[in-house]
Parts: sequence; C-alpha cells; structure tokens
Amino acid sequence: MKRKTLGRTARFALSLSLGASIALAQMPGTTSAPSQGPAPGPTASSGWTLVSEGPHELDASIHETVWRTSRPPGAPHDQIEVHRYRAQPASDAEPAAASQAALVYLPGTNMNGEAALGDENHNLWFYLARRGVEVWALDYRTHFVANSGVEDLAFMSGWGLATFVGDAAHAAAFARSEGGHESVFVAGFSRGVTLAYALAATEPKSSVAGVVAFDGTFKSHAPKGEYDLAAAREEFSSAGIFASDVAGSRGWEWRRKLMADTAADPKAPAQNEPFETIGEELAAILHGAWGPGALANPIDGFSRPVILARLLAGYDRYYPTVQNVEGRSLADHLDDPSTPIDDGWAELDLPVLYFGSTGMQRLLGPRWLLDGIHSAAEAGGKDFTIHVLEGYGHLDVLVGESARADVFEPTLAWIERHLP
Ligand SMILES: [Ca+2]
Repeated sequence: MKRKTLGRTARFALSLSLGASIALAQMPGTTSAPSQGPAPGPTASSGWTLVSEGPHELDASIHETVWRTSRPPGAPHDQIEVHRYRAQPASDAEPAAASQAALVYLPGTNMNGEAALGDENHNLWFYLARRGVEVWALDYRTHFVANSGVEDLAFMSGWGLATFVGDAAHAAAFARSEGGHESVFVAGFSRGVTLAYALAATEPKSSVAGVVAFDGTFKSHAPKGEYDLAAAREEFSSAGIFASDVAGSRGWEWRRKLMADTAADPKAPAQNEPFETIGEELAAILHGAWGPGALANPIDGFSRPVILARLLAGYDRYYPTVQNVEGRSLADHLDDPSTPIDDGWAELDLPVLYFGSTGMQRLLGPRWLLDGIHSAAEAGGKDFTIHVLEGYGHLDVLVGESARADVFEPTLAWIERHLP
C-alpha cells in the first residue's frame, strides 16, 4: 500500500486525538440515540427494563436483547444498558439455542455495547454468538450523555473507576441470572481491560471463568508507588475539566460527517489535498493520530478506512477524566491504598488471555506491552496466554482485516478450553 505524506488534516488530528486524555480516549462518532424497540416494561423484579428484542438489523442471524436500568444516585445520566447477543433461532417459534458460555464485554473509552459492524470478520461479538458464546456488552453511563453537546459536565467527576466497576458488576449479575451461566468470562478492550480486571478481582471467584484482555493493561510492570493521588485530584478539581471530548477543535459535527461520509462511500472525494478520496484521508488521519500506526494501521493494510469509520461513528462523545487520574494511581501501586477495586488482583488466579498491539508503543513506548503482559501474567497465575500482534494498531485488534484469524478464533478456542 502506497504511503502518503500527512497533510494539514492529519497534523490537526494529532492534536485532536491526543487532547486532554492521552490515556485511552479515542475518536468520535455519531449521536448515541437510545435503542429503539417496544414500549419498555420491567423485567421481573430485577430492576432492568426490556428495551428491545429481535434479529439484529445488521445481521438477522444474530438475536439481540437490550435492557436498561438506572444507577445510583439516579440522575438522568445515571443509566446503563446491556446488549445480549446470541444466535438467532431458525424460526420465531423456536427457542434460542443454549449457549456453551457467556462473556461479559466491557468496551473501551468512548465505546459502547451497540454493534457497529454487521459481519463476523469484523465483529467479535457476532463471531462468538454464532458459535455458542453469548455476549453481554455494556453501555456505560457515557452512552446516555448527549453527543450534540453538554455545557456542564461536572456530574462526570463522580464517574470514577469504582463507579463503572460497580455498574459492570450489576450487569454481570444480571447476565448470570438471566443467561443461566453461573460463571461468566469477563472481557475488556482498552480501558475496558482495567475495568475487567477490577471486576474479576472484586467478584466471587466461582462467578468468573477467566479474563480476556484486548489491548489493555491494569498494573505497571515497574510500579514506583509514588503517584500522589491527592495532589492529582486537587489539580483535577481546580482544572475543572471533568470529561474528555473526542470532538476536538473542529467540533463534533465535522467529526460526525467525516465518519458518516467515509462509512457511506470511502471513494468519495477527499476534503483536503493531497488526498484523492475521503477513505485515504481518514486512513492518514487515523494512522497519524497517536503516532504512526498506533490508533490504527490502515496505511500498512491492517485495517480499512470504511470499517474504521463505521466503528468510530458509533462512539460516545464524552468520557470522565477522573478515570485517567485514578488509573495512573492504580497502575503505579502494587495495591493502591486509595481503592479496593484492585485488592484481589494479585491473588486473582484465573485464566487470562491477552492480546497486545505493537502499534501502541508509538504512543506509550514499550511499557504498553510490558504492562499488558505483566497484568495478564501476574493476575493469571500459571494459566496465562499472550498474543503480541505485530504491526497492529489499537483498533485493528477489534476490526482489523486479520482480526478474525489472529484474535477472534484464538479467543473462541481459548474459551472452549476453559469452559466452567
Ligand atoms: Ca487497593
């Protein structure tokens, strides 16, 4: 694939993407309208409300059920949803086939549980669901904050890691009771990996079958125990920036249109020289966003702009920055005294499957892989499996052109080897 010199657009994207949250904030997407479906009604006494159910609009062989519930303290944005993906029965009269396992999936920063891609070569959830592993993907509270713009985001200062881990635990408990699997696999992508380890570490051991870490970390491989959380919190509060905004300086509408246009037709004319097509332009933007090939590596053919655009179009705009502060403290301590969510991590002793992209080293240096491997190996006891994905960018782990062979198939095989 031909390399292009990055133009003004690409350089702009660098500042846009690194922005306030270098940790793991990602690129923007479109509005996050709540799922459409039948009139909501309470499900038993669980507190979850059925939002929609039926064949998925992107792939009728997948049966999706969506539930929503409110979370403390009960303000309008304090809601979460879970999306359950299963194989669709051959006819409506037939019950869905029994699944061999259940996987609770925790998305990355700005991501959510709505399927953005309809083919199993680019959608891990659909790939697994068709093969008897039902997936429960979470919409964080961030999915219920308007992408069109919010003036005062101070409410997000209370959305720390422990709050999101609590939400994930609530969803996992519902997945167990509704799905019938007493022990579930817990997976995360990117920042979702931090949440996945914390969830596994705070749940009863008999209720988690293993952890799958898609290109993320929990602990530093070389913790110094020096991170001053109190000082960082004070700085955080006085700065008053309670959320990262993936819209960047050109604004949400520009980002939304770029993703939508590329998703619709990547061969449409580019917005800026030297690019001929909008697909080439987006490829250059994403390739350069976090350092060459870090966020994604479409220039070397690891992923395609049209696929990346569809994924990015589904993003939620804002993410609580307090989690960046807490995440650094968590990583820098063997056992962070400021939080209980890591107390059980070193004794987790669960099987762990880890995938790490080499591209992220362009953003964070070798510690990306070192921390990822350390987090998997030290939590997993003797049973940890490491896949380093040479040339992959971060998003390529989920939607790359070889992700099915390099990520999805090994994940399924690993789950089948570790059935509870
Ligand atoms: Ca602790």
